[in-house]
Amino acid sequence: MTDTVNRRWLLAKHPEGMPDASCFTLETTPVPVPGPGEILVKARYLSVDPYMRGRIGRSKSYAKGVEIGEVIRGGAVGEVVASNHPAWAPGDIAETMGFGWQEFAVLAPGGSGPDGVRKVDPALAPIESSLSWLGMPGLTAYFGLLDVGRPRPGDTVVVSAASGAVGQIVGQLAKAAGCRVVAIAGSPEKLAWCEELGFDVGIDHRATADLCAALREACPNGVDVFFDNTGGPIHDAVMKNLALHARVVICGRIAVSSQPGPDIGQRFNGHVLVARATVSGFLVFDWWHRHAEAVTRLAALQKAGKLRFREDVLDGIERMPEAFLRLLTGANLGKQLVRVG
Ligand code: NAP
Ligand code: FER
Repeated sequence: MTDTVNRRWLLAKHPEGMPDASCFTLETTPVPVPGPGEILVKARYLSVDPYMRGRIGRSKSYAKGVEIGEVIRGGAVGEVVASNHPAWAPGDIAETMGFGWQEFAVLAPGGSGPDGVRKVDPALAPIESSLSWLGMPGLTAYFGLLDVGRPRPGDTVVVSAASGAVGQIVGQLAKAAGCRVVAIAGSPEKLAWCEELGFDVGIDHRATADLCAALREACPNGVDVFFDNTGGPIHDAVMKNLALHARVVICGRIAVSSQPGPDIGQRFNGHVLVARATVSGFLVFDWWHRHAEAVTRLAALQKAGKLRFREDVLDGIERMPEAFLRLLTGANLGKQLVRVG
């Protein structure tokens, strides 16, 4: 192995509102050495995900936050360069959500949760898929839509951030389930991609003055399934258009996660009552025990030509903060990744 240094991003300060470059520091350290039973992995792709906004902020969440001076947590896929573990050999490909924003990590194989280390089959799909449609965002779409949203043929499904890592898979799974898909996304280019994927109607939330009226027109019989990736004003507008017995999947709050102060929206209890709707919070980690099932089903759909995806790749670990900010400003088209190897 020729590499001797590891570059890694540390949290410099907790952001208040929208993060900026001053929240992150790039540090150079020696490449770590694996102990007994451990492997050393060199990252090829780092994952960039909206949940990191919650982890680097000060507010409490279901998971421990990143402290100042700590390596920012995050997923990656990479190549084993040294192994002290009998089941792993140099050249194997490893993926885990417990890698961190860095070039090298020492990992302890074993563990079945998100931070466990999974062996990736490079013959199944390009290895970066394990961070995208065949990984955490794909599982989010699969379980969130199919098990929580429970779409039925003929249903109208509304999905926000529809061209993104999760949204593009949600829309295609809904089409495969025989639904009509209404996509909400933030630019004409994003909506063109949604159209290419076969979604039936597109609404540009950045160019639509009256979202509620646009949704009423797009969903004349109401919204049967709302896959809410953003929260905020999009959430308020969709909730006013629920059909009888609608299912609402609360998946993300990216529209408000960098907003200073409390998230003050409109009350939706009246709409939920009239529609006798079900509103469910969703966390992909609760479904992790079914990881293999989702990967098998998603890979089969992709092989059959029923699942397409876009990834948005920047080059170089120095670009991690920039890549992260792209998510929060809607600059990404598809799953945001950073190629490092
Ligand atoms: P993504 O959709 O690929 O990227 C984020 C997108 O959010 C942006 O491209 C932008 O798309 C949209 N956005 C950003 N700011 C916005 C704003 N102010 N108003 C409306 N839209 C805004 O990201 P992803 O990885 O697929 O995640 C999508 C959502 O799912 C996120 O909220 C994430 O936190 C959530 N998620 C939840 C779980 C879970 O277990 N609950 C797991 C994975 C992801 P537009 O330009 O189209 O608006
Ligand atoms: C995400 C957004 C939110 C996510 C997890 C959460 C795994 C959970 C937030 C919380 O518990 O506060 O994208 O992805």
